[in-house]
Amino acid sequence: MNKILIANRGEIALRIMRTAKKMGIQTVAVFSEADRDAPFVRFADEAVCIGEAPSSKSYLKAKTIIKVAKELGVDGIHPGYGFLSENASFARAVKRAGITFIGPSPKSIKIMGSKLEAKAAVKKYDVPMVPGTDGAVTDIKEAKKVAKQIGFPILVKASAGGGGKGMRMVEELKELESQMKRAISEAESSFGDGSVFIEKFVTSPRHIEIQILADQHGNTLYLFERECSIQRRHQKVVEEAPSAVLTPELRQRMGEVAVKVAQSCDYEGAGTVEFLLDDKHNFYFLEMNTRLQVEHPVTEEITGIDLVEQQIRVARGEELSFKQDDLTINGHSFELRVYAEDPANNFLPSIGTLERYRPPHQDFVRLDDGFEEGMKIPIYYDPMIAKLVVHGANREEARQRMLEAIRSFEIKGIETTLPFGEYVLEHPNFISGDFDTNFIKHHFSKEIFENKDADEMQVAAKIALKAFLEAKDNLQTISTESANWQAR
Ligand code: MV4
Repeated sequence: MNKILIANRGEIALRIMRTAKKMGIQTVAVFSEADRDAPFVRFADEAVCIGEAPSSKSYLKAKTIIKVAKELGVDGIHPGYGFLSENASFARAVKRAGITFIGPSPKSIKIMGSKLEAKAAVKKYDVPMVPGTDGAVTDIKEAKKVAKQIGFPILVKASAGGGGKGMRMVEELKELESQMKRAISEAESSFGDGSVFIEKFVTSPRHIEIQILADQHGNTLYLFERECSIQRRHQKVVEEAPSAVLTPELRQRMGEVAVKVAQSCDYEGAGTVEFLLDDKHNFYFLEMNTRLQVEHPVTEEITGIDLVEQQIRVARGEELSFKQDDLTINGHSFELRVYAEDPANNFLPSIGTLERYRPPHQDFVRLDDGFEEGMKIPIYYDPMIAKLVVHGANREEARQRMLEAIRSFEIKGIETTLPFGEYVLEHPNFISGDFDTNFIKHHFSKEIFENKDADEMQVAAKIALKAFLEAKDNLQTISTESANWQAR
C-alpha cells in the first residue's frame, strides 16, 4: 500500500495520516469548503476539495470520494469514524473500484449494523445476551406475552438503531402498545427499517467495550476493555482503560466472548464489542461497532499498540505479529473529550473562533486535535474539538495527570467542556470507581457546576433554596437571592 485516502476530517484524519506517514505511506485528504484551512488538509501530501460544508455534500459523497481516489492512484481508503465508516455499500463500492477498504468486509458491517442479524449471528457461540426476543416483534399480543415473562421495565429497541438511537423504555403493560407503535414508526422513518425487538431493561449498567483485532488468517485477539460509562445523553465524556472494576478473570471471559462475536461474522481489522455489565457483574452483549472508535487511544496507551498501523497491516494481508499472551496491560489511561459546548447552558453548542488555543505541554499527555488558534469551529460537524489522553502507572497517577492537563489547557473564544471534565475527575464516586451509566444524570446539575468552588453543603443549600423558591413560584426572588448569595 503506497497511498491512502482518508475519507474523514478533523482530529481523526490527522491521527490516521500520522501513522500512514510513519509507515512511509503517502496520504490524500478530501475536504469540504468549511475545512479548507484545517490542519489535516495541510498535513496531507495531496488534498482535494469535494464539496460544500454540509456532510451530505462532501464527506458523505461516496462516489465523489472513490472517483478522487481512482484519479490520484490511491490504493487504500481509511474511513475513520462516523460518516461512511459503517456503510456496507461504501465498503463494497471501494472494493469494486479495485481499492482496499481499510476496515472489515461489507458482510461484517452489514451483519453488525443490524442488531437482529447480530443476535442471530452470535446465537451458536454461547454469547450472553439480555433476556428478550430473538427476532422482530410485530404482533402486540406476542409483545405483551414476552414483556410479562421477562418483567417490566423493558426496552423496545430498533434493530437498525444503535448508540442510543431508536430505544424506548416501557414501564408498565398499559403503555406497551402505544410505545411499540411509536418505536416501529420511528424506526421506519429514521432507518427505513421498522423492525423492533424487546429486551429486559438493565437498570444501572456499566458500559464496557472490548477492543478486538483480527487478521485475514484466522487470528482474532482482544486488546482488553475500555470503560465508557461516563456519558451524557449517549455522548461519551470520559473513557478509561482498564476499567476500575474488572477482575482478571472477568476481563478474560469478556475478552473471549468478544472474540467469539468477532468470529461469528468473520471479522477482520479493528472492531469493538459493547457489553452492559450489571451490579452483580453479569455481562451482556449489546452490539459490535465495526470501525475505529473515538476512544481508541486509551487502548493504545495501555497496550503500546498503534491500532491504525494494525488496521493498515491487516488490510495489506499481513498476519498479526503478536499473540494473545504477548498482550499485557501497562498502567492506566484516561481520555477526556473536549467539546465546543457550554456546560453551564445545557451543553448548547458554543460557536465562535478559537481566540486562544494553548494545549498542555506535559509528559504522559497525548492530545489528538484538529484545530489551531485563530480558527473558527465549523457548525456543520460534531462539536468535539480535541481528545485529551493521559497515561499513568496507575489510575490515581493518571487521574492527577489529567487534572493537571485540564488546568493548563487554555481555550478562549468559545465555551468548552473542559471544566465539566474537571468536575467529573474530582467527583468522589469517580475517584472511587463507584459509578455507572447514570453518573451524570445523578451527579450533575448546572447549579453544582456554576458553584464549583463552593463546598458541598453550601451547594446543597443553594439547590434546596432554589427548589423552594421555584415551588413558591416566586421567580423575581430567585434571581435576586441567588445573585446576592453569589456575591458574598
Ligand atoms: C440497554 C440498556 C439497558 N438495558 N439495554 C444505549 C446505547 C445502546 N448501545 C444500548 N443502550 C442501552 N441498552 C438494555 N437491555 C441501557 C442502555 C444505555 C446505555 C448503554 C451504554 C452506555 C450508556 C447508556 C446510557 C443509557 C442507556
